[in-house]
Amino acid sequence: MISRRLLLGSGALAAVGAGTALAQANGGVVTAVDVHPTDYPTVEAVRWMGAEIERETDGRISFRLYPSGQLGSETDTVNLARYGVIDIARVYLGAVNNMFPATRPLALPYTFRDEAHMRNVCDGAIGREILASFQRRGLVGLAFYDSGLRSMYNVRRPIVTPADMRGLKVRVPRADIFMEMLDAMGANATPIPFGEVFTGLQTHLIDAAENNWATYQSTRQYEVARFWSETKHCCAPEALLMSKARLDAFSPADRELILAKATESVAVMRGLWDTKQTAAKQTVLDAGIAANEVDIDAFKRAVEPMRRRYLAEPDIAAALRRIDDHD
Ligand code: BDP
Repeated sequence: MISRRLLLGSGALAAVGAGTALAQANGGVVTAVDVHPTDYPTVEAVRWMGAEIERETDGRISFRLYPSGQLGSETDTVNLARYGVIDIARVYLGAVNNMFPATRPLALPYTFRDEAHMRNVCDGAIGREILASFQRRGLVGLAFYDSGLRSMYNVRRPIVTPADMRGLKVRVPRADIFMEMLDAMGANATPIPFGEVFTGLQTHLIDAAENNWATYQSTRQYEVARFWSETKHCCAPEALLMSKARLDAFSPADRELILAKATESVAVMRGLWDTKQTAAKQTVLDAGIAANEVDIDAFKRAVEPMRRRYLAEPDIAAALRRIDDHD
């Protein structure tokens, strides 16, 4: 087993990378990390992928999963994958926005009309081009997974317009777009790691956070932040990334198998996601949280200046036009 300390110690890091790369030339163990717990749809989908590959290779290649953020923050794990210390990192898009600018249009607020639109775009040429852009820095974009729609939740009051956000300390993932988005909505954007959000809400270090139904439920943050307000401000997909060096160490046939099973795992993930999202929503509503609709147009107006700043970049403007035109 790889321990986090071993991975993050600089000398050890190179040693683990070199050792495992050699072991893997003809097979071996593929390590995959995620911040979510073992029964979350992203983790289940990667487990499915591993089981399929293990079966097809008669056990020559198997997967070892490190869920629940055991190997560090998502930014850490992206870098661990780039250097071939781990093989697969499943991360949210914000974690790669700065390093891979082509991903930014997908993470901007209100880029997608709904979840179906996001799925269509990710399945089409735009999705394939963005996945290909990961190759420039040592990664292979295996697939996009669902992450639903992110909305706001807080410990104080229902939020209906951006005016209700004033003075709220809202936890955001450590990513420029998320910080700028929440500031534009009038909140005090406070970046803290995913694993610290529950305690942050409980101790009033923060008043609010934003995420999808599944995460709101699985992290039990709904037990402390009882007001859910449907801003639906972000529909960015999750990214499933693999170390390019590690993928290249496999034979062409094994590489093809890994890529094909990753693509097939998208449909598996979506089935799991739809079930999880519906069940999570029901669980939190049954637990008595107060959910309300918001003035979405007012939120769109609030983030428009921030979106415009990004639209000033010709590549982003072109990508957003293509996404808008997509069915
Ligand atoms: C969840 C993503 C996870 C992120 C988390 C966050 O699945 O990858 O780490 O949001 O807000 O929806 O940090």
